[in-house]
Amino acid sequence: MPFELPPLPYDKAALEPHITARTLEFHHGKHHQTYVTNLNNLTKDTPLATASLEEVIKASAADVAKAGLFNNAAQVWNHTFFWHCMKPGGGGAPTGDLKARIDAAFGSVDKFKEEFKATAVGQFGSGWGWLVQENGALKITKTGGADTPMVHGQTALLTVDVWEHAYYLDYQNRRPDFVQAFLDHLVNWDFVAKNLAG
Ligand code: MN3
Repeated sequence: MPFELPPLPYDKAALEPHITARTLEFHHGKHHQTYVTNLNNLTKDTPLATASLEEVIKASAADVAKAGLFNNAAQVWNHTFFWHCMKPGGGGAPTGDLKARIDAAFGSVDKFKEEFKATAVGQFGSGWGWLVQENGALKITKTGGADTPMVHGQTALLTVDVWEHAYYLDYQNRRPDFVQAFLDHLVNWDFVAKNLAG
């Protein structure tokens, strides 16, 4: 069974005006699709053709000879995760246990947002900003290219894609404005809480 492009969890115009339908048309329909197509081509007729996406990522992570496979598999996973990190009418603040954990780790939700934004904006070139859990502690991190928390002993809780293809049509070079809009209007805190609960 080949890997498939999962549908967006909302209509492609649902995140406007913060992320336009045109951006999602390209980002989901072209970029994410291309990673899926490449992954299928790279695993075809190999033992990994029937592996899970997570198995492919973990099997290829430490092997430089499999960098292309890792990059495409991890990008498939990262993008699917990213779509679920957003919802129409999202943003604002988390509640309950998640809010308590964020307050304890970062001082307040506002401080969390400042640090998350600075980290995501500070990723040099293409990559991802993350909130992760590692050894029971919440941490803000960034990764370059396709790199992904699961191969670093971390559980991903929230991500923002800061490859230029994620924001260039809507924000041109203004990555800080894109990340701010993501935090203020798009974050799906229920999904983050679900990831924290495991
Ligand atoms: Mn992307």
